[in-house]
Amino acid sequence: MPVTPKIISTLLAATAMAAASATVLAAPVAKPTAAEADRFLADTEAKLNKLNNEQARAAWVGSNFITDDTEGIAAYFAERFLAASGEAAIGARRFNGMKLSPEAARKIMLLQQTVVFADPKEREQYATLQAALNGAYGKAKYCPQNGDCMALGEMEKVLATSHDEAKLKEMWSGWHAQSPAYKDKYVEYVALSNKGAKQMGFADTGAMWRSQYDMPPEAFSAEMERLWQQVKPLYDSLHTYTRYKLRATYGPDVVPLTGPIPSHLFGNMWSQTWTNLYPILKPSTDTKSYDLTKVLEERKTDAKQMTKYAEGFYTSLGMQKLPATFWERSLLTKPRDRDVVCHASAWPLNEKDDVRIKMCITPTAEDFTVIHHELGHVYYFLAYTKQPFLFRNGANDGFHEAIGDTVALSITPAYLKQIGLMDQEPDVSADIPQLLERALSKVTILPFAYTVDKWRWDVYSGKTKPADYDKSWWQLREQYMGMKRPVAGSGATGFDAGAKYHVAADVPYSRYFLADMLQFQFHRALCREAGYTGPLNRCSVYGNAKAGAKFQQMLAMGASKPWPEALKAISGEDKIDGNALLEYFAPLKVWLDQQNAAFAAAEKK
Ligand code: X8Z
Ligand code: ZN
Repeated sequence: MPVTPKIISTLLAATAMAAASATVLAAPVAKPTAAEADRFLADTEAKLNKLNNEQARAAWVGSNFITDDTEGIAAYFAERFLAASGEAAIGARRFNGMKLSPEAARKIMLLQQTVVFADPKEREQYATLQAALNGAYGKAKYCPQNGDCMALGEMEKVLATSHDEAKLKEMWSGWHAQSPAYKDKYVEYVALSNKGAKQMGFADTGAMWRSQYDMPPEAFSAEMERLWQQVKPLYDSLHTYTRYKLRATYGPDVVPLTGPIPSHLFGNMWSQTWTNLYPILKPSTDTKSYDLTKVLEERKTDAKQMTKYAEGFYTSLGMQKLPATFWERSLLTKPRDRDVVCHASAWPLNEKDDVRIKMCITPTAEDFTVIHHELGHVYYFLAYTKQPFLFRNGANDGFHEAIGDTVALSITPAYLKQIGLMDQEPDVSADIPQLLERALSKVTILPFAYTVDKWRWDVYSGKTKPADYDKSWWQLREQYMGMKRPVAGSGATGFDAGAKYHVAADVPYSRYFLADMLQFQFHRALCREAGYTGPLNRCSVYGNAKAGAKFQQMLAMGASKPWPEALKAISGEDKIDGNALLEYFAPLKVWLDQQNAAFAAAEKK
């Protein structure tokens, strides 16, 4: 990367920013007009669009080929975008409180939801740290004393399939020993990010994140707590049931009768989804032994075919086929010869149809769901391409995460049979097993998602100091998830939160909590639209053009309206609500409580 252009652009940006700040100070003199606001927005959107495309392309390469050079290139283009978005944020301030069209007012508001750095050096350092943290996570490996180094994916596989407690502990500890190496960088990054958020009038970065939901940040925190309280009884029942079963599997020395469960036993590195525990947790009546992973493996379903299955669902709803460039440019399998960030992600590379995913697909039931999730992002991108730059986004970030999951809720036995992945549809007696299996991802992620951001809100506000990162992390894990660290605490240098991709890569996580609620609201609405009246877990909208059109109508809105309007467009509701999820799992809740009562009675004897 030639050095000269970078210096010039940084200087230019700094000058522009100083000019913009000066305008703010002098603002009372000349009151701008609505026409000026429109012109400002048109110029700004054109500029940001171009820089965003460049930044996305550099970030794509940075995540696909992790080297010092690509990291530097990604940071360079991220910094250029930040300089321009910062300048735009400051420039937008002068239109605050003016009478503008609803669209212009919304754009002015959206432009100001960003970090802004007065000092270009700090901006550069911020972008550099962000790229470095992303790379550090992607490159991390556990190297046992005697044996080959293991990448995260290999360790996840052991956690998913082994019931050897010592092995599980080794995998858990091996991965969690990696993140302290980048803790110092994270601490520095948090401080810089806060500085940037304060510059725009937010109390800290956490408050800025909570301001992105068309309501004040305090109202958002209250909403999250309200929603959590709604679903907590269901989680508690599932947790109690799981503890009994894990205790029977691993023995009373490993799993206590009451209180928190060691977190390496859940079949998942972060114990956020427990789907891999299904063989341990399944009801004794479940004799079906249908295993989608087995079917996919036996058929040697490759990554492209997995993606084709998912595409097939979307096209059955009337949506377009994926563009040829999607297939040419996406990364669908883990390369053997280089480091990539394997955590699945979807990317819009321009405002037309250069959409891609990056995912290390394996033929498993889990990845079958994840690929539907990723294409949900992709079809959202494609649906809102006609929106102006600032509205090319989800109604809120929870919507973006909910689209593919909504589609995946339609992966029912009837659907699997229809596409030839299941021979015979099970009868209604299989409802409880299926609901249990689904609850192992949809119910379990709720307290995880809530507390990942609760932890970060406290980190960003300064309530949790770096020396207390692990203390606070495990307090939350215990309080909300009923889990404890499997091995003695790592103390003041520990960084267990950093073992999660979204913390290292600084991706907000409340979105998955919201998405978990929203997808059941969307699913219920689409099933109604399709004229379906039976139990929600048996509904699949596969092939239903009417439901598809309703979905597409909401997707096409992008972020052009406050999210309650988008929710209304699809469901008639204007509040995020846990009731659809509770309705879906209602029969399971009854069953779990019966099981738990029986276990408790047996213990007493
Ligand atoms: O990160 C993801 C997606 C990409 S947006 C694969 N998810 C969260 C996670 O893996 O932690 C999907 C569910 C939760
Ligand atoms: Zn996602």
